[in-house]
Amino acid sequence: MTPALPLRLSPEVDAARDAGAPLVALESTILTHGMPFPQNLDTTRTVEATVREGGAVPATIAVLDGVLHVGLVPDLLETLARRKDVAKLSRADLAVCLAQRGTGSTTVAATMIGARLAGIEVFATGGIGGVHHGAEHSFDISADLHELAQTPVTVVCAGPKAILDLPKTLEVLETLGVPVIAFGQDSLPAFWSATSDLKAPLRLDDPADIARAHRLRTALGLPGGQLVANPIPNGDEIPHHTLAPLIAQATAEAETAGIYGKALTPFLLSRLFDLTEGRSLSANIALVVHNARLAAKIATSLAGLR
Ligand code: PSU
Ligand code: MN
Repeated sequence: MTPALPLRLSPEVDAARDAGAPLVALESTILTHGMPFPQNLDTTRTVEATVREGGAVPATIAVLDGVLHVGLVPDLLETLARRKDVAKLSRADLAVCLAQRGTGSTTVAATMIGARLAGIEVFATGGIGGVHHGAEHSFDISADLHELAQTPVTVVCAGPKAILDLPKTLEVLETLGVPVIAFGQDSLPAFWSATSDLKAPLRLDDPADIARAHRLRTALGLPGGQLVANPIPNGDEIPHHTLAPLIAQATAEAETAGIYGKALTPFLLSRLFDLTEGRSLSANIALVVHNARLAAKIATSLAGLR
């Protein structure tokens, strides 16, 4: 017999779902692998508060002792933020972790899966994974891209992380039929930088249009979600010309140290933290909060379309 899915919605998320109230999913890899303690915990709390201020209910997703949680009560959030031995779970890892009654944080791909199971249509994060530099040799392309092609969740980010090969990331997303929508500008946002020298494939200026497009994809019978790239606020950005040499340095260091696979993104983020003397982390925090605000607006529009 197939075991029942160990899925647990927090009371708040469950109530919001029953009431058709706006919900915003949040990931947990940023908490365990993306930021150091205690900034990781502070950021998640601020992000959750921002979603609430926007009139929506936050649903942080993670696997704890073999249960897929959608919505973490404060105690569980703090436990996860403090733990150092937590697995990073993507699409491939979820079922094995549950089967072994393990604990792990969810990446963008795995969080989309949890959001879909809970009926949540919008998800806010910092930056998605994508095609790494040198992917023509390493084949390192994040499962986040394939998830966007098949799971109907709108993901609000600040663009693919700038440590990635952005042109190749856009090409893969185009091949997979994923709409990449810049919010309020033509240029593709590049995570710590508001703009890049790439034009975004699509542009929308109104959260209500993003909500309608989400539903119309379903009406068209198309699987998959949408990627919304929300530029980091002006005062918080690090210009691309400042970052480019530091990203090149961190990437070269990873290669020399033989770091690859799941460890690569966390290594690059933590090296950039050192190389920018902490500025990359402040920018990362600011952009996640900004994305939570936009995601709450989209969730509110979606709730109005029901
Ligand atoms: N956004 C951030 N910091 C992060 C991530 C996103 O601001 O650490 C995480 C997400 O969970 C994303 C993952 O899915 O990095 C990508 O990892 P990889 O490149 O190994 O697929
Ligand atoms: Mn990878």
